[in-house]
Amino acid sequence: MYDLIGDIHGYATPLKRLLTRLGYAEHDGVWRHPSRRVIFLGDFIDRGPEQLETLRIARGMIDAGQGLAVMGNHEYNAVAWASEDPATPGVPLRRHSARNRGQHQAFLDQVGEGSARHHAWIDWFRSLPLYLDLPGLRVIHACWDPASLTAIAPYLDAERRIRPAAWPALSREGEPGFEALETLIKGLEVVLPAGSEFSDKDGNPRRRVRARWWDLESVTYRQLALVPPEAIAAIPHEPLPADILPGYDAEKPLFVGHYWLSGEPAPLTDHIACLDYSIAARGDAVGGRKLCAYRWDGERELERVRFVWVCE
Ligand SMILES: [Mn+2]
Repeated sequence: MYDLIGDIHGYATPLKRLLTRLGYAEHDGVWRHPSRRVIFLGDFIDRGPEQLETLRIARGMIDAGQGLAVMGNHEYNAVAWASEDPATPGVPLRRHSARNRGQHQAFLDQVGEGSARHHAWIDWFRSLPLYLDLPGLRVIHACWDPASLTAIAPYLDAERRIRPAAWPALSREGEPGFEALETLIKGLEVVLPAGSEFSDKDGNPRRRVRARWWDLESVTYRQLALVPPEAIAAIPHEPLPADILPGYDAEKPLFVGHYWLSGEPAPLTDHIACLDYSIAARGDAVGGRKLCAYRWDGERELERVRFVWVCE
């Protein structure tokens, strides 16, 4: 059975404490449990102080058959940052803007930008599947959207990894596949009705909001929106159009990361759990910054008592 582990963002010391609490121990450099395996939900890197140690632990477990993982948006961004667009040599697939660099600088500093070690980790990030659909459970970094999974299929290999030749197309806004990838690993966004906008944390006007896509009880834009508290009043209480959310078939439990939750860990719904509890948040998250796991034993309905976490 599996222990699922949320976004780590370079916090290797809490990761070791969490693995220890779950009954894993390090032998010959690999963390193992006598009878269990881990599944990492992506976002190993960026922000935190021990990103290479985090990667060493995760990759060591995966290479030794002790774990699985999916790609997070931070690994995706890291690949695009470090890859050239074959159509325009010398131009990276992800813009080296000040904002993009700021999000990625701690990783670049720790790995050594352009080093052989950097290239080796980029190759490993490319090898991560976008999602897992296992016999009893599903795993994706942000959003299980069947339409996006169908749209992305031609870009993936049999193991659900992005095919090497597909990276340029999947990095270009407007290309088929780009929107699907954004939804799967960065989350579903909804366009606000005409005349509505809010200011993001940099003060830029925005008309697209990140959505609580799992919440089938949301009936207005404001209920659905995942925006900072100071922006919520700008989101209208107008009813959502029908069919704007993907829903979830609940055929198997689903695990995601990505959403910087706070408070006491608990399932989002009977069949969906988010395990990102903001270990790398700046300032204080409500109830403390946590690295969170879920101890799954094959149950179809998720249970609060199976969450396990450590505080930073
Ligand atoms: Mn993420």
